[in-house]
Amino acid sequence: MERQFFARLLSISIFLLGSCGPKVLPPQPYGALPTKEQLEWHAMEYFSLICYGLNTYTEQEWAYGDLDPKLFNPSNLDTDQWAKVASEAGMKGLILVAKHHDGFCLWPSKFTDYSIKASPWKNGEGDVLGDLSKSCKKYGLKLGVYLSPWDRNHAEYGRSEYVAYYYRQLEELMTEYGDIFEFWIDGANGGTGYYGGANEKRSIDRKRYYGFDSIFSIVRKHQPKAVIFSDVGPEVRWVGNEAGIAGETNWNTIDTEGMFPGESSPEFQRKLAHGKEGASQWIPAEANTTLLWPKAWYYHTGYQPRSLENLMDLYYTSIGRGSPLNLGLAIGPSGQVRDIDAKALLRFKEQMEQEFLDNKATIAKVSASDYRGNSPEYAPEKVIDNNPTHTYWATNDSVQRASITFSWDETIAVNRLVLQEHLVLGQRIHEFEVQIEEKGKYRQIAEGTTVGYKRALRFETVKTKKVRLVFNTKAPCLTMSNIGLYFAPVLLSDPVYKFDLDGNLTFGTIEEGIDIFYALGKSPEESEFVKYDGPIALPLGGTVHYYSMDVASGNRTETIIAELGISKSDWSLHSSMGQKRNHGLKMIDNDKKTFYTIENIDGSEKEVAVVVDLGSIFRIGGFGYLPRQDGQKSGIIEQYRLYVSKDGVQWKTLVAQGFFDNIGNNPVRQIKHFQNGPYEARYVKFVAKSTIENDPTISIAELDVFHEVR
Ligand code: FUL
Repeated sequence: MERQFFARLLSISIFLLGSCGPKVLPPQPYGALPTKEQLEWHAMEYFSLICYGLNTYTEQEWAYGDLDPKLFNPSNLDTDQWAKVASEAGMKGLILVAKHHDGFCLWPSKFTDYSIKASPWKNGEGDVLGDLSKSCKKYGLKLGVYLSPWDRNHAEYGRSEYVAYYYRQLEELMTEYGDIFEFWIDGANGGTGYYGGANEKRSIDRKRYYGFDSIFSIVRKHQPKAVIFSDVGPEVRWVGNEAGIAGETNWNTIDTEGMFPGESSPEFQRKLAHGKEGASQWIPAEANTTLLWPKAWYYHTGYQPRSLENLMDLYYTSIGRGSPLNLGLAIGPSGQVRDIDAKALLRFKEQMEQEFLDNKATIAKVSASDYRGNSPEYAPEKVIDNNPTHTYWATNDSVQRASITFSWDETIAVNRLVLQEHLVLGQRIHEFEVQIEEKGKYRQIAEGTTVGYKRALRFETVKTKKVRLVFNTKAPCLTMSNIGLYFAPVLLSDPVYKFDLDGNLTFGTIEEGIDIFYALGKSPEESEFVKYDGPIALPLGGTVHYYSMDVASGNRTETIIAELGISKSDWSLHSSMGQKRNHGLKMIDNDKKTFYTIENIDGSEKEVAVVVDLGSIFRIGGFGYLPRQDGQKSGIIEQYRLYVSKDGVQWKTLVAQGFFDNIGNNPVRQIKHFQNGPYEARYVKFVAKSTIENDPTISIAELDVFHEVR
């Protein structure tokens, strides 16, 4: 009795001491810090880059700047539909590409005629940006704009007159369309263009020409709340790739000294993907990529949206690594988001909700190895108080390694973890471990590096009564605003195929209870899909549509479309400027990872060509070029020509020529169907007119030839 009495007395006095004692001070801010606007931008998490313009009608990624504005005549342009789709999909903002590299303006700029004023749409009286600004308000979205510095139409591009023009346009955009949340500066500058009829290559000093400081001050003057995006900030940096993949380690801090927009090297891109611990500037990375698959910013006939599995992978490499996702939406030729894209976005949203539906952490008992001054204000419970940004758990100064433990009376199943740091005071954590208790001991089941605004991690389902998370920081102490532990249902995987050199198509291991269905041909009917039960012989290649289905529930994945080339079993290299033949086989081995590089050793040849002998005559309708996939850019072909021949001697037939637009930043397989043709041929000559780095090397990961048309 007496002992109980004293114990109670002790706890009451500790409580009183705690509440009357000096207030426990919050942690000191650590390193570079975000502004209020950057924090609001972090919290948006998901928005879209709207890609629409003349490119849409010619199905190009980079129009040359010479297209007729009359091509812009949508039957049903409806910005309300764009905004409705985006808001239903859970996006928080839309950034309109108001002017792309071709110079065509989607608003009636006073400073050029190369705009929708010259189009038949609304008799030249329309304003896409104006409409979108209203639609965004209507649907509760924020509005952003992209104004390409590179302008392939403008006659003065490369000279000071153009820069003055750019500033005037920027001023229009910043003053006439209400609040702008993000201004987007694209780093691309491909050089060649129409330039008022000059049709030439213009090089600029990427560091100085545009006068970035003047651009920033125009934005700041009129839109003080906007964040400015460019490869290197000042407020938001590029993530270094167009695949939406943030670094596994992703610091919001970076030193951009000596870096400038438009620089392009694997090292530059690597720095952007990871940032730098303890660096002096807070310039977080935005992960941008396209909904279309293969990745493309603008509309192309037959391109599908990413599948659900693909979109969820994207979630975990972007938002799940602390970088907001800016997902490019290609408006269709009618002037609307295609139904098929809208549906994909909705499914994505539903799946995100499914994965993070039921936070098991909120029903756990929580304890921590340390918390600041033992004050309730910094107690571990703050990570589950449903206030993911303001309240937080913090350790005492000099506690740089701390754990937090969640325990339940009943066994629970989990396979997802969500963490959020209290960024107001800086980003601190560089490493964490996820452990579960098993027979009185902790076993590590997952680990990670940085956290930042959000880290979402997937791991194999575990059943346990105790989860412990251990964090490490080099800062004086750590902070954590939010922790979630979830059980996400299994997502049906897309089938994965292999196509061998003999032309046999096989799908990867079929799981118990999952069937794969496929159909051949350009646009098969549902009834033409058959169940896959073994290798399919396709010596001429062709178009294959396929999906997986869970037999018990009837749930199925989206249909994926693959274009397969003619079987390469009889192919050989006819000649390739005298280079090593065996090495050359790497471009016809159906292996994406290997590639052929050809040095133009003596420099005497301006063009480098490879010639492939297909073994016999085929009716050829197109070809495919896969650039190297190892992240390096050397030898990636930009301007190409393709010739065919029946005998390998007479090369009269030029069947395709042009540019692989944006291939440096988006190195996906380039498929070109011949405008005329098909052509009967046994030999194919692929000529590189230029490479993106203008180096004397060309590289080819894979060359495909398609039978007839699609
Ligand atoms: C790239 C551009 O070249 C693409 O065309 C697209 O606009 C993308 C968002 O940025 O660098």
